[in-house]
Amino acid sequence: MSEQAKIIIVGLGKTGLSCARYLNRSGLEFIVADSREVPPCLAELQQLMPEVDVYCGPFDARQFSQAQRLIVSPGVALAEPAIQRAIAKGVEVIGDIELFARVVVEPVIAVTGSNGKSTVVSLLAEMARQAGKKVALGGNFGTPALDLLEEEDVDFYILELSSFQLETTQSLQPLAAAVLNISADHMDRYRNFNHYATTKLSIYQNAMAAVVNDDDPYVSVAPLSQTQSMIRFTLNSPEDGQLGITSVGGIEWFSRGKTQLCRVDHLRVAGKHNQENALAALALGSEAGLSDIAMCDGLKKYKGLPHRMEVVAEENNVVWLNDSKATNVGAAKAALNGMTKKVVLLAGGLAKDADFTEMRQAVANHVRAVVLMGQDAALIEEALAGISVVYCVKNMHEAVLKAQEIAKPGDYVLLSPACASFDAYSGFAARGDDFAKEVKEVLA
Ligand code: UMA
Ligand code: ADP
Repeated sequence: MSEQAKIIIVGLGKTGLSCARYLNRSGLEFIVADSREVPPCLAELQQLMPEVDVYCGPFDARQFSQAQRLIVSPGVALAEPAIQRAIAKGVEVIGDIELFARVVVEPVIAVTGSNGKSTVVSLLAEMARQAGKKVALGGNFGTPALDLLEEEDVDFYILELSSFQLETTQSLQPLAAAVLNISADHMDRYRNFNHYATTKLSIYQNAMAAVVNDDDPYVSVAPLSQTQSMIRFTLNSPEDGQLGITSVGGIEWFSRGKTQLCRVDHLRVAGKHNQENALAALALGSEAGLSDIAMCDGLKKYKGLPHRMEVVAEENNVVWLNDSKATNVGAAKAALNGMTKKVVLLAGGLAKDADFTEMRQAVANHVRAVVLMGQDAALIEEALAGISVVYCVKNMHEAVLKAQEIAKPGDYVLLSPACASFDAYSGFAARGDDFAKEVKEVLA
């Protein structure tokens, strides 16, 4: 194909490959560009579609401006000069979710938020399974959205959407959409917090029903249209029509108004934040037509996901927890605030321009000592000055050794990094696996 391709897929990670497969199935011609010298899915694309031209290395602004459409991966900032120039020239710039939205027929439940997305979508999928529904689950979590279109007999789709994906999506009309919460994340990609928050809230734009967290200061005041139905949830006692938690005879219940749905202690994933996640899943599930009984069965069966407050070892009365998925300050704060005993906190990595002073109170309340590693350790050390003992180490091995030395019987050792992992790992899962491996070796 000529260099002046009409469609350019920008980015050749999981998303780029799913876009290539989709365009190929649709009989459309395209080329691929990735700023990395060796993009992760290059070999796979070359094997599947050897005829497709792939341009690796710095983006070519001229090439982008001559295209009709750019399909941009979430990891590529729209602020890239080559993309900005293309936009200025009138080139259509969209993402994989927009392509998905233009062709999907069955209903879509869409979930975003700074934290809890994967927990909510996987819990909702479990509820749907209990109701005998076939759901296709993906997006930012697991399978890229366009690959889901290949599944057959789907009753409805459940999409986890990141702010990056929402930036390039206009046509999605979810049956129900939720913004779980908004706290600063990816500040290296946004002009300011308001820009990030507005991007998250855009998920409500064409949603038939909006699921709203009444306890979140940014989500609870989201501007919604009068034609949208609204389901609100809170950790407090709910008003009529609202979901929340009631206490009856010392037992707590997830409730809709005055109606008790299921016992809170039937939820096996710990922490107040997971109770919020359960309420969001209940609200979304009822919009998707799931019965209360099926949703409660799903909630009881749900075991949680790896790398989120996962117990990896317990020895000498010290519990070692892997919360590697805590890639921002809000998640690490939620993890600490859910702790009932002293914590040795392992944190650090890639800061994404986060403000770590927001962790000071939670650290002061729950932490015995902090062990820092990774590229931006010094930023966290500075932000936590004066409130906790802080040790800086070179890697996970040293971090685990240090934690073992400091932890006292009854403590938790918690890997909840408040940072992305890409300075040292391929992702949060690799970081969590490394932690679990080191813990096993050191304890042995
Ligand atoms: N990159 C380049 N040049 C390029 C393209 C990408 O340097 O030309 C870099 C990006 O800056 C980024 C990395 O490569 O650091 C990966 O970006 P990508 O767009 O190629 O990523 P994919 O493999 O397509 O994965 C993406 C999501 N990644 C991101 O948003 C960074 C995955 O979410 C998602 O699961 C996948 O699409 C399928 O939809 C991961 C993630 O970290 C889990 N998401 C962020 C989060 O959850 O906080 C938003
Ligand atoms: P996401 O997909 O949005 O990253 P996950 O469900 O994978 O969310 O959880 C990511 C991290 O955030 C975990 O460390 C988890 O302990 C924490 N977390 C989960 N739900 C919430 C919530 N509702 N509020 C704050 N933190 C949360």
